Amino acid sequence: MNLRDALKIRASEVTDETVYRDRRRLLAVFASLPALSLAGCADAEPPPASRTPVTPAQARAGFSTDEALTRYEDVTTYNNFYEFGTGKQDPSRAAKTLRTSPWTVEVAGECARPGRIALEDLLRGATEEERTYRLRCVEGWSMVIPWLGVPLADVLKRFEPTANAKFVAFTTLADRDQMPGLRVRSINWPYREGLRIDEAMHPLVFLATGLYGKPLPQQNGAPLRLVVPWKYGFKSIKSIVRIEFTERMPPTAWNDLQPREYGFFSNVNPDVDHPRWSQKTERRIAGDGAGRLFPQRIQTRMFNGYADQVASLYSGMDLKRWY
Ligand SMILES: Nc1nc2c(c(=O)[nH]1)N[C@H]1C(S)=C(S)[C@@H](COP(=O)(O)O)O[C@H]1N2
Ligand SMILES: [Mo]
Repeated sequence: MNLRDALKIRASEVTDETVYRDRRRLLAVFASLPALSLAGCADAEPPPASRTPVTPAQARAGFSTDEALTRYEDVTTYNNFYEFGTGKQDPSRAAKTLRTSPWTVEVAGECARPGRIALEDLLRGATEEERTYRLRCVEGWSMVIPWLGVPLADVLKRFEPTANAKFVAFTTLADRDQMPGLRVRSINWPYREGLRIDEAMHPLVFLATGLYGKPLPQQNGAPLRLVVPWKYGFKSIKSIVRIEFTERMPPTAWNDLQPREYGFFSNVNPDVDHPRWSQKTERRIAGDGAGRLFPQRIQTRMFNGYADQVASLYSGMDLKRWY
């Protein structure tokens, strides 16, 4: 039985994170069963010898957190998904028109097995897990979200990236009929993001297909979105239709628009201000259930609190320069 079958609970039963919390015990049991296949993560592209690869135990320490979860209602109604409008409430109102099934992903570029693949086939063989991660938006707010999904590395390795695959580029669907926001030239559509290959293969990087034990709502990037917890939220690209292995650093949507404000790396860093605001603190959106948002200002942490896991990826890099 896979995790999803184990979790076949009617949506009506899962009303808030309190009910959900009880089910986490069940999830924990299932999550502990299969091998997390962390050790093999670096196989496809070993990091340079100067970098100390993260150990499976170190990586696992980043897979969950005791911090208060952001309420389901807030995770699903306070969103950035410009394809559906630039307002925080726009995606939850407008994204119902996004057809998430059938869904096909094109895999291209520097790999032995390129092609178009149905989402079910893309995920076949990968073990579904739960990861509770902090999400820190470059705008200065953050959430704690329990995602359901698979490690990106497990999916990428099946396409056998070649030695020329130095980066991975991701593209979001751009369909004017389904995405009213595309009529606004806020960014150069389609939305694109990218990672260096060793970042992409890092065990923390996740392809989410659900949250709170339920299928991903459209506004959160259904049916498949990236989650890179140590980088600003805009790197976590939604509703992915294309994955390309590239030799050159790929162009990315926010960087194209404002290179001075949004770097390719965009690792969370409280010591490097955004040109228009400080990044030292963030509004943590973690409600107690009595009202909508209960924003608390907290200190932002280096690499969003994942420095133990990821700092070694950037040894030798000037993190101020590479914002
Ligand atoms: N395709 C696409 N992906 C996107 C965005 C977007 O506008 N379009 N917004 C990004 C930003 S700025 C953030 S903070 C996160 C927000 O994810 P959430 O709405 O699930 O919290 O999605 C990111 N992924
Ligand atoms: Mo963001």
